[in-house]
Amino acid sequence: MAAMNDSETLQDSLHGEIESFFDSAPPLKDGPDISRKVKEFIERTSLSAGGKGASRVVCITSGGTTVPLEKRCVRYIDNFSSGHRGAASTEYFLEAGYFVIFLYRRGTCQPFCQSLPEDPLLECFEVKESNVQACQSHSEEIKRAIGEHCDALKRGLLLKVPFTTIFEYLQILQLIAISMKNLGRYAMFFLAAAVSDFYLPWKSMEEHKIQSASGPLDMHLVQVPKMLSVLRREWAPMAFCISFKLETDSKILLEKADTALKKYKMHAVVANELLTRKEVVVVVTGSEKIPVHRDKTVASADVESPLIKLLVEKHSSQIDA
Ligand code: PAZ
Repeated sequence: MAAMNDSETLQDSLHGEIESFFDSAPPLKDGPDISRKVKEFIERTSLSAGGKGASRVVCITSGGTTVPLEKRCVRYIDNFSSGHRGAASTEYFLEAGYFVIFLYRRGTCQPFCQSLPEDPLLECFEVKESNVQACQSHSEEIKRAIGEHCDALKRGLLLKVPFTTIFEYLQILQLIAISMKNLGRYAMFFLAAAVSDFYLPWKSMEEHKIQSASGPLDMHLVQVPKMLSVLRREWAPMAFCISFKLETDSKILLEKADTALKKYKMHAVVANELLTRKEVVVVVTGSEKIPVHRDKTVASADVESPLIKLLVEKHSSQIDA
C-alpha cells in the first residue's frame, strides 16, 4: 500500500475533525423543512432561466455564530457582527439579478431595512385615535422597505434562513452548499458571517445552567474545523467562493488574507479591519490586491455597492472562462 504524503495526512485528519463535529452536533430542529425550502428555491431558479443557460445564485452568510456553554443554554459566547455587510450586500446582489439565499443570524440587520431607525417598530409608528399609523417622517422609508422586501420574496428571488449557534450555522451551510452543487459555476458563496473559531463540543457540555458556586470556570474549547476547504473541494467545487478576513491589527491583515486565499483555494478574500470596515475593504485575489472605498461624497453611500459590483464582474469572468 502506498504511504500517505503530508497533505493527504492533513486532509485525513481534517475529515476526521469535520465528521466528529457533525456527528456530535445536536440535529437541526427544522432540518427537513430547511432542506425542502432550499431545494424548492434552487429548482425555481433553474426554471426561471427558461432553458437559457442558468441563473446565478449567491449564498450570503451574515452575522455572528454563538457558542453555547450549556445544553439548556443560558450562557453563550458571541461576537460583534451586526450583519450589516450581509444585509446590504443582499440588496446589491438582487439588483444585479442574482437569486439570494440569505443565511443570517437571528436578530441581526435585514435587507431593505438600512434606512430605518434602530428600533423601527417604536420609532416609525404612532398611535392616532387608537389606530397605529406610520409617522410622516418615516412613511417613505417604510413603504420602500416593505415594498422591496415583499417583491423579492413574492418573485422567489430571496430565501431567508436564520441560524443562531455555530452548530446550526455549519449544518445549514453544508445543506445549502450541497444543494447548490449542480449550479456549477453559476453558484457563488459570499461568506461574510463572523464564524466562531472555538466551540464547546456538545458531549462535553453541562445539561443545566453552570453553577457559580462551583468556583472559577475552567472550560476547554476546541477549534472549529475549517469548513472552507471542504466547501471548495467537496460540497460545491465549481462555485465561486468569496470569504472574508477580519483583523484589528492592520500590519497582519493582508498577509492573513493571502494565506487564507491559498490555504482554502478561495477565488477572493475580502480583507477588512474592525474600525474601518464600513469605509474600506481590500479584495485579495491570486494576482491583485484591490482597495474598495465607500464614496464619501454621498452621505448614504456604502462600501458594499462598489464591492458587489467588482465581485459580480469577477464572477462573470469566471463563468465565461
Ligand atoms: O456584520 P458586520 O457588518 O458588523 O461586519 C462584517 C464583518 C466584519 C463580520 C465581515 O466583513 C467579516 O470580515 N467577516 C469575517 C470575519 C472573520 O474574519 O471571521
